[in-house]
Amino acid sequence: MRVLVTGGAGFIGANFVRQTLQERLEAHVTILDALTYAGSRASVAGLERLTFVEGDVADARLVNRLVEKTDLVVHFAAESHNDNALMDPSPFVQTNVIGTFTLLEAVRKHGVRLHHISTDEVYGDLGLDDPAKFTPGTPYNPSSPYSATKASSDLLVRAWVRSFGVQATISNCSNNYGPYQHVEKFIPRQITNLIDGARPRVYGAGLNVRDWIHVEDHNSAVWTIIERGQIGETYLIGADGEMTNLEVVRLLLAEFGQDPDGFEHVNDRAGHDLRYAIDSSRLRDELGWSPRYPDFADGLRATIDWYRANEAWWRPVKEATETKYAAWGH
Ligand code: NAD
Ligand code: TDX
Repeated sequence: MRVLVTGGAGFIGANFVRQTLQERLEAHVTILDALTYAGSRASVAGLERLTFVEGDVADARLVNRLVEKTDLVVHFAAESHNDNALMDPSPFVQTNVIGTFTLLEAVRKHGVRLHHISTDEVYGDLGLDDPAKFTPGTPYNPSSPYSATKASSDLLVRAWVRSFGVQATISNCSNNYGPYQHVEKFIPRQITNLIDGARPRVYGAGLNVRDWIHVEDHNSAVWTIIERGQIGETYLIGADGEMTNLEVVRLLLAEFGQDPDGFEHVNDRAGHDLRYAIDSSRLRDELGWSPRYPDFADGLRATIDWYRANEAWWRPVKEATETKYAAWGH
């Protein structure tokens, strides 16, 4: 089986490539990745049955050539960080919208199966005390430049399925954590701050809620959908991991043996979504998926161990990331 993974040098894509090559001996993986600031060859170094192509998912000629030679495309490539989108939305429109359009045209031409990776942020946010969770029927209501471009990409996929019979599925997942996540993101930023003896940085009051899932669980769900999902359908992926940002920071401080109030409040994010929560019952009931890391605290401990053991991977980008945040008052 020939699998083309776009964005395979990024956080979730690299974990997907590693898991796929380890668990599926019949698979040969080709990564297409532009190696932006978010991509790293080191995340997939030393793997066999892997071809690495450095290039842009919006490059129609290159994408056509790669898609023609593949059995399955899994599309992770995206600009993924909300704070960056607030500073400069342009690459988000280019990669997330035009890139997905380019890929859709190629899979349409060559009749290749596509799985499109998306986010729960397309549904907007929920009230802090709202008992509701996102379901596949929740109306799209994105609130940020990032989530608006992801929502656009999902709608393109749905239209290509309906209008052109493209063989595609979509998944919308909640917040991921785990190895190889860029230190600009919430959890690795705080872990690496604590390793460096710096205090965690909490946006605003820290009461915003995210629904955390370990990256391995996201990726096992993606394979479940590829193998057992219905073409044209959308599946929500989540592991019932709702926590306020303050709760996460206090768990981390406890793991590092520090005072529970040993963090800083910094400037809030513009338009900061309050709460995300996923109802993943369709994935569990219809496709029989369940997470391997149902306990967030266990997954977090394993992630702290990984960042402690892999300083060489994150150290080169830590200082520049903190300089960027300092300029934004974060
Ligand atoms: P990431 O930023 O860590 O990685 C993105 C990768 O895409 C990088 O390797 C980058 O070099 C590559 N890329 C960017 N622009 C490209 C282009 N034009 N052409 C080719 N490659 C390009 O992102 P991530 O956190 O791994 O997210 C992967 C996917 O999962 C995204 O589609 C994101 O929207 C989605 N998602 C992420 C989360 C999360 O919590 N991180 C949750 C749900 C969904
Ligand atoms: O230093 C920080 N302090 C802080 O309080 C950072 C970096 C973030 N935060 C807050 C903002 C959010 O409420 O933590 C929460 C998580 O922030 P991010 O890691 O930036 O993630 P989020 O904006 O929730 O989006 C993530 O999940 C959905 C991914 O980056 C997206 O790609 C995915 O679609």
